[in-house]
Amino acid sequence: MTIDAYLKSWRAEVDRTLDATLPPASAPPKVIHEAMRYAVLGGGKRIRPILAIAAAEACGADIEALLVPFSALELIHTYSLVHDDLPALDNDDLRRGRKTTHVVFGEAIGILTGDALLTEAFVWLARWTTNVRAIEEVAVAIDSKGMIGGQVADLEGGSTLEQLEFIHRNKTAKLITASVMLGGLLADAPAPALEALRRYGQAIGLAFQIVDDLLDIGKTSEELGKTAGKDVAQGKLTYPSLIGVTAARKRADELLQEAVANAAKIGGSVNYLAEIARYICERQS
Ligand code: GRG
Repeated sequence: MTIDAYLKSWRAEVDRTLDATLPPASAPPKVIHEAMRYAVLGGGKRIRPILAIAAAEACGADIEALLVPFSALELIHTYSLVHDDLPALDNDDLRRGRKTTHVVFGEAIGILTGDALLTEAFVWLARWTTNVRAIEEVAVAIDSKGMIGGQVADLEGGSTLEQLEFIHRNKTAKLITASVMLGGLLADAPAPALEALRRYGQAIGLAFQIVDDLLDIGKTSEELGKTAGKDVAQGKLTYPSLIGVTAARKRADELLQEAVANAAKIGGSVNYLAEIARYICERQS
């Protein structure tokens, strides 16, 4: 199967799982469930659940029973987007080609939608797995020393490559790494495979953000489905602004090679991890 077909078919499975497992829009109070469904079901690449699927598959697991806990990663990711778009943070009105959640439902419901998605994610994880260690892996990735810490460091700004790497490793790479690890842990992978998965996740996590920085300057809002050119407009510290476009691309390519080498260590009769890493580094949106 080509990587495009692989991503498309798992994206459809994740979408189906999200739709079937999220509370129905009719559940009272209706507005919060409508908003949760609006935020989650409005597109998105679903790359975090697909990374968990690919990792678990490479480690020999049967994916069907794991689709709900893997889809919980998308709830966490969507919560971060909904909150990041709020007026107090990025104040954005475009996401996934549509109006942001707070623009449609109001700021109070926007805040509560993020809270509800984060909580719902841990309900799914706790209800559909018995592996507390795996749940901890996800929680730690997004705590104040993880994704939230990265967001705070981003707000504080900075001027050095060290500060930039701190922001990206925490804000973006930790949830991506935890996604890969969740796949390995729920597949009961042995320690050497988990170590390779962690290195793979860290490499693609950072590469993902470098590519995101490059897309922000190279694409239009229409192509990205979110406001383009924001980094420059806000004077943000990014890879291209700090080291230039050519060096940023080179760094992403080095990280891709590191990811591919670690993907190969895992083996597996079906292993799409290297191709997903390539997709992340070559994506156009
Ligand atoms: C909890 C407020 C809060 C923030 C945490 C993750 C984050 C920090 C903020 C979200 C905005 C942002 C720029 C995140 C960096 C990671 C990133 C590039 C997200 C976009 O992810 P994609 O490309 O989006 O996977 P889709 O729409 O495809 O799901």
